[in-house]
Order: sequence, then C-alpha cells, then structure tokens
Amino acid sequence: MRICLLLHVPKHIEHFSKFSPSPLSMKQFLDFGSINACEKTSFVFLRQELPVRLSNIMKEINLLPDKLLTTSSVQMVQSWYIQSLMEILEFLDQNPDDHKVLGEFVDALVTIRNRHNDVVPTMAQGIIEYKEAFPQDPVTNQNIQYFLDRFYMSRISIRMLINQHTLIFDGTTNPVHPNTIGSIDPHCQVTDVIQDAFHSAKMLCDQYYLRSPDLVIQEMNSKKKNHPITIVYVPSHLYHMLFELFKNAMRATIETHESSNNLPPIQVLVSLGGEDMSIRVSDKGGGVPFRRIENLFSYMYSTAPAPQIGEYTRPPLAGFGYGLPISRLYAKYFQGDLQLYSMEGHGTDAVIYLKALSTDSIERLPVYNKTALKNYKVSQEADDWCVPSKEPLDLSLVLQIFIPQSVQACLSELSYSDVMICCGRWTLNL
Ligand code: W6P
Repeated sequence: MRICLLLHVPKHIEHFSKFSPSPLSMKQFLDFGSINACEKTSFVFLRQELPVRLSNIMKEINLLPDKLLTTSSVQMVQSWYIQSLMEILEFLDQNPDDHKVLGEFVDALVTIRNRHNDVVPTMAQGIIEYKEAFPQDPVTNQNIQYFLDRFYMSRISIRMLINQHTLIFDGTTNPVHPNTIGSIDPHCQVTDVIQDAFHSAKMLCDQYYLRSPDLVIQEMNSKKKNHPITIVYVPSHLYHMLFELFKNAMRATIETHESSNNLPPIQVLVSLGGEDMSIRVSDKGGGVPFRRIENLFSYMYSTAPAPQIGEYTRPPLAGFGYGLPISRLYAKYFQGDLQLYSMEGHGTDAVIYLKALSTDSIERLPVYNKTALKNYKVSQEADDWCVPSKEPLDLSLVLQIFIPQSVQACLSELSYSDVMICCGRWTLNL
C-alpha cells in the first residue's frame, strides 16, 4: 500500500494542486466548533482541503532552484510533506460515519503536526547551506523572500486547520480558557494579551540586561466608549506578534539609554474603529535608518548561523531569526498587516493592523498558478532603475551626443572613454 502510494504521489500532487485552496472566514472556523459541530463534516472537508493546500505549496517547493532544492535540509522538509500527504490520502476511501476512522484521523493529524514542528529552523539551515556553497548566486533575496513568505503562510494555515480539528474534536474543553473555540477566542481581550506578551519579554529582558522599560497602555474604543477592546482572534497569534515587537522595542530602548538611569517606557495604543483594530507599539530606542527597515523583514539577511552559546555568551534578546517576518505573516493571515515606522535618532513605532469585524477576517492563502510560476523564473535582466554611484560623474570628461546614423561613423575617431551615448531611456557609458 505504502510503496504503491509513494509511486503515485506526483500524480496526486498534480491532481490536488489544480484546486485552489478554500480560504475560511473566522465565522466558518467558529461554525465548525459550535453546538451543531459536526466532526464528520470537518473530516470530509479536511481530507480534501489539506491535500489541496499541501500540493499547492509542494509545487512551489519543486520550483526552487536546484542548488537550494537539493540541500539536505530542504530535501528533509520535502520528504515530510510527501509523507504527510500520503498519510492523509489514506483517508480518502474511508467511511466518514465510522467513529474509528474519525479517531484515527485525529491521531494522524497530531502525528503530522509533530513531524513539521521544526520546519522553520530546518529551512533556515537550508538557506545557510546554500549561502555557504554558492555565495554569489543570482538567486536573490527577492526570490527567497517570495518563496518563504508563501511557504510559511501556507504552513500557518495548515497548522490552523489541524489545530482547530484536533482541539475541537478531542472531546475535552480547554480548562484555562473554557470559552475558546479551538484556538480562537470569540472575545479576545486585546489588553490582556498585550500584558502577557509584555510580561514574558520583560522577564527575558531583565535576565539579559538586568533592567527593563515599563509599559504604558492606552485604549481608544470608538465603538463603545470606555469598554475594553475585544476581537474574534487567535490569542496565540497575537501574543507571538506582540512578544516579538516588545523584545525589539526593549532591546532598542536599553541599548540607546545604556548610560542613563531611567528608561523611557514602551507606549502602546490600542484603537478600535469600524474596520480596523490597530495596536501601535512605540519605543524611544533611537530608531533604525529607513534604508535598513526592509532588511528587518528579510529571511535572507536575518539568516545567520546560530551564535555559539558558551559560558560567557547568551543569545541576544532580539534581532536574530525570523521573528519579524513571521509575525508579519501572522498579521496578514487574517487580512491584517504589521508595519514599522521609524525615525532614526528618535525611536520606532510598530503597528499591527487587524480586522475589527470577524466577517472581514478571512484566511489569506497562497495559490499555485501561472502568476506564481512567473515569480520563480530568475530574471537575469538588469534592473530598470539606475544603480546609484557614490563617485560623481566628471562632467568635463563627458561628451554627450545623440547619434544619428550619419554620425556613427565618426565615433571611431573618438576616444571611447570620453563618450556617453544617450538614446531614449538608455544611457550607454563607453
Ligand atoms: C527598533 C527596531 C524595532 C523592530 C521592531 C519593533 C520595534 C523596534 N525598535 O529600534
């Protein structure tokens, strides 16, 4: 059976990748967990939808440049995807009315989730291997960014589906949060999550720097004045984003006020409008030059071999690993975003934008199609913007000419180093 399946995996990937993933809304997620929650409906949906999401992203893994695809790390990740796909396909011909089948499906999902626990560090290792083997390869930061944003978004969505099914249908209620539906809190108190995340970051910060800035929270509820702001959301996702932002804000605050006795607090503003629920985290940590902001979200530039942790060295509080790019994916997953506004010399505002209405919170999923395919064709062509040069042109040496055919013959008489040909958009330096 297994060998037979393995042989047919490429065919199954072809088949299921022809379907687009079906994005679910918060409401649909909640319906799966409501009173008339139907494990059978969820099972029948997932045994189709999980292969669709897996196959769509497996097609994109296959488009990675060979030199990256053949690293042992990426090969390992790919084998996990093939194994998990096969295990779900086993359920296609099974009876949804059989309780034993439903139980085995939950077990299979738990096994799959555990198998993929280390995908992020393993992919990072693949990038390191690749950077070491081919330091000057044309596969750019841009290509890697494009793939990993889609790959990790797909992973977030698949784990969300698995978590919902296993949490809702394991027959217990969450003893700490009895009102959650799987991992979703229909009344997620934003300020509570902010305080939790701040507290955790503060513990790390105190451990590392022996001090930490304070927190000041302000709420603006334009819908219901002076009422605590709540949203329908996945508290663990919100926590992940805030924890990351707080670590960065604390590190910046402390490192720019090293010689000062008091630290400016980290200020948080939570604002609820008709469409958005926004959270701004402000620090006075000296800011980041505008040019470097994009790099903070780059997988390529933030992939460095893990620092060797010795007796006298500790991992830094923030600024290594994939914290920020993956936090932004969590925000985008339900149609939100995460942006940084920094003023070098002063500080940084990080803003999380989330949808205020659960009807707008719909999964944002990558789909494999021709447009995606185009993005994997590495362009060898020159950029359509000039590369800024630090040396100013010595205009006295430049003879500008527009060259009619008749004059071209004369060109051979000139010294080429003195000639710049301007022709439409193009400038040719000879
Ligand atoms: C900084 C850099 C940064 C990244 C993310 C969040 C806050 C901050 N502050 O200086």
